[in-house]
Parts: sequence; structure tokens; C-alpha cells
Amino acid sequence: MGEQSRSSLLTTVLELGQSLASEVPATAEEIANVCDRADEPLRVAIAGKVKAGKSTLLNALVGDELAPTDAGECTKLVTWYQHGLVYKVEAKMKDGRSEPVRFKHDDGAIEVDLEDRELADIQRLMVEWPVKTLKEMTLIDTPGIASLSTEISNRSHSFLAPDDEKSTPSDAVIYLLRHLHATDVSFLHSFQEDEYAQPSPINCVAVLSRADEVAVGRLDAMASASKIARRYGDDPRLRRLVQTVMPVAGLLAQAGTGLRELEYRRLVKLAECPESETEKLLLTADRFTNAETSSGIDEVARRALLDRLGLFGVRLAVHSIRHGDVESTAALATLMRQESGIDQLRRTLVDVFGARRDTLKARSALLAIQRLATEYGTSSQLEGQIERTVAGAHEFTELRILNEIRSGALTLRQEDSADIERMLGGSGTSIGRRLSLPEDSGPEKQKEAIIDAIGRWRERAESPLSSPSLVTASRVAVRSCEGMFAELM
Ligand SMILES: Nc1nc2c(ncn2[C@@H]2O[C@H](COP(=O)(O)OP(=O)(O)OP(=O)(O)O)[C@@H](O)[C@H]2O)c(=O)[nH]1
Ligand SMILES: [Mg+2]
Repeated sequence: MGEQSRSSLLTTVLELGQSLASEVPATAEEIANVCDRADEPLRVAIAGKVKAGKSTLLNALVGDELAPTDAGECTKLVTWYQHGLVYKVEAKMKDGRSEPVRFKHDDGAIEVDLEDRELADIQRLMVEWPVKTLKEMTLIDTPGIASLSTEISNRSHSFLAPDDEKSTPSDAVIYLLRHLHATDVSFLHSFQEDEYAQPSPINCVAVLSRADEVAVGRLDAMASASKIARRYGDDPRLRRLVQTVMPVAGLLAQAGTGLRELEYRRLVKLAECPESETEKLLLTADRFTNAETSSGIDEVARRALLDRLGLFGVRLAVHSIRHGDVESTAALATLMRQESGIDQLRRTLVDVFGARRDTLKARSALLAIQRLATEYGTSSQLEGQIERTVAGAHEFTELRILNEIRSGALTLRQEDSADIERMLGGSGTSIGRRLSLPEDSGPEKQKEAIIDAIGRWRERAESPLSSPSLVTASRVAVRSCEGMFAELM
């Protein structure tokens, strides 16, 4: 991320770091590290149970098939995918060494050759790939939790809920769940202990994964999945743990991104068959691959379609082609991506966590700077500036209140809490998001809405009828509004 996109708080914090480095040269190297980390893209880890669809979702977010799915030993390792100028794979060994790893990327995912290395000796794999999407965020694939092999799930666990400060590597977590199982919830609990560095409702989203399989792949599968996701999102157990729950069909998104001309032509052939025939053919996956058809598409080709698109994907494609909704490979690819929910997920990650990331990075940078200042000593003037930034940064207060509302430490009525969470930047920190304004609202409209909101929150902050929690939260909301107003002046 470039300097321009840094929040003003992060800029202030890094400037404090620079001042410290020039006052106390012995801190310069560590300050440089702090600054480097602050400029890295958002780090997003993808976690969840075995076969929840983690690697498929990662590929869909990248827009290229990189992570191996199904078989292969690499699904058992934590793997980082980050932007780089060249194609490169490295193994970070547990003993601290980094070793280059041989790999192939022909048709399908990256195939690495670990040679005679033991999985148990590898801490993680680092993949660098020159693809634009990874500039926005580094993605981290983790092995399935609650797997048969406790060793693998321990590896994910120790990655996501690390014991020591140094190994809290992700800024945000996407947690995949297929059903609301008790183990999902206890897993989420276990890694959200630390307020800032680790996953919390502020930086964790849940994905109802393999959403196309809901309703056994019927054409309304995604609509059903949306309903279920909304219901999960309202479940108090989950609300305390994640920001939101979104339905995503990773397989459909991945197929949409790399849809081939040949696949489209085969789907057209299927759509040209009599409707009664395709209806029967598409009843189950078994029938689709084995039953007779007049389309001329053989069993091998049908199985390949099924593997790439899933039954829902094939149904959606045949239906849309037949009804003239799409007339080209590109149009079908777009439709598949739209239906998959991947774009909404990406937007949420960027909107919610992109902005939040700066606050999180600012806080950890500030803590590091504070520690160095205490350790090496500094001028009282700089010390004062650091302290004022720690105490005065409204962004930190917002984050704390959001966390307290989500975790139940502040108890609000549901209608108040949704309103306050949004105002404090819970669904994105732009003025439009905080005030639920249409995207194209100009500054005058925004000012009007802010003045209105200030009045509303002040009233709640001062009303003798408000609960202490509401008073606290409303005061913070008033300050958020004042900050927005100042931004517009
Ligand atoms: N229908 C459908 N199938 C999916 C979807 N996502 C993944 N799958 C299938 O589910 C299986 C597991 O997918 P992976 O992406 O390997 O799942 P994973 O969570 O990475 O699995 P592990 O790393 O082994 O725990 C594969 O056969 C995928 O094709 C989806 O959105 N829809
Ligand atoms: Mg996997």
C-alpha cells in the first residue's frame, strides 16, 4: 500500500517513529521494520474445517488457480500467497532457515516438490506470485481444523491462536463454515483472546461456504444460502465472534474466472437439448455424468464440467443459456462470478478491513514506538506527543467500543447497537457507510446528515432514560460525527 492510502493516524504514528529514530539513532533499525510492516498489504487468513472449501475460496479471491485443493501434502501446510515480482516458492523451516522450493504451475494449482523435507520440519510455505489481486491483500491458506489428524489442526490452531506476540501474523480472518456446529463456535472463541492483534469480531468475517450446495444445488440455492447466512449473522453466539456472515460459492467464482471457450460450447450443446431431457439429466450429479443424452457431450467431458462448475454451476449455465440471458463465454463467466458472492466478499474485506487495518497497524506501531522510547529514553517533548497520540486517538476508542458491543461487555438494545456499530465504522469507515447514505451523496448532503446524527446521539448521551452503556457509546458516536464534520470542512 502506498503512502497516500495511509490513514492520517497511521501517518502521525509513523512520523513519531521517524522523530524517535532521528533523536535516538539506536532505534532506527527497529523503526524501519515497524514502518515496513505498516506498509504491507492487508494479511487475510482463511480458516475453517477440513474440506470447507478454503483453498478454492483463496483461488477465487486471487483470480488464479494457485492453492491445491483436495489431495496433496500441501493442503496440510500453512501457505502464504503474497505479491512478488517473480514466481517464487520458499519453505520457512522451523529452525529459522528459508529454503527455495521447486514447483510447477502447468494446468491447475501450483505443484511443489518438497523433496526429502519432512512436513513436520516446515513452519510454512511462502508463495510469491506477480498477480495484481495479491497487491491488495496477502492471503494465507491454513489446513482444516478439527480434522482426523490432530497434528494438522494443531498446526492451524497454533497459527491462528499463537502464544507469543511475534507470531500474530494475520490482520483479518475469513472463517468458513458450512453449518453452525458447536466446534465452529468454540474454535472461533479460542483465537479471539487478544483485543487488537488477534481475530475479534472487528476483523473476522464468516463465510457460509460451498453455498451453491445449499438446497441441493437447486437454482434458488444462492437465495436460500443468503437467508441462512442472515440467520446465522443474527445468532448471538456468532455476532460476538464475527463481523458478518456472507454466502459464497468459491467453486463457482473460480470457474467463472477461468471459464474456457470449450466449456461454454459444451454447455451450449447441453442447453440445446429438449428441456425435459436436461431436466432429468440435471437431477443429480450421478445422472449428469452417467445418463444417456442427445447432446453429444460424452461422460468424460460431463464429469470435467461437473468438477469445475459443480452441479449448481452447470444448472445455472444451462438455464441462462437456454433463456438467452447469456450469449458468450464472457457473459456466462460474469454471471457466475456475480452469483457466487465473491465480489461482495472482496468488497467487505477491502471496505471493512482495509480501513481497519490502518488503525490496527497504527496501534501496534505505536506500541512498538512507545516501548522503544521507554527503553532508550527520549526528549520529554516527544514522549508527550506519543502519550497524547495513545490517549487521544479516537480510532482506538471506536475500535474498543465496537469490540465491547460485539462481545457483550456493553449491552445495548438491538436497534441501538446496529445504529451505533455502523456509526463507529463497523461496516466501513467512509462517511457514506457510517451514515448509510447513497454513494453519490455530495458534501452538503453529508453535512446535513452529520448534523442530524449529532443531535440524535447527543440526545441519547444526555437522556436520563439511557442506560449507562448507551450513554458511553453515544458519546463516542458524537465524537465520530464531529470528526466526520471536521473532515468535510
Ligand atoms: N459445489 C462446491 N464445491 C466446492 C466449493 N468449494 C470447494 N468445493 C469442493 O470441495 C472440495 C474441497 O475443497 P478445498 O478447497 O480443497 O477445501 P479445503 O477447505 O481447502 O480443504 P482442506 O485444505 O483439505 O481442509 C473440493 O472437491 C472442491 O471442489 C464450492 O463453493 N461449491
Ligand atoms: Mg485446502
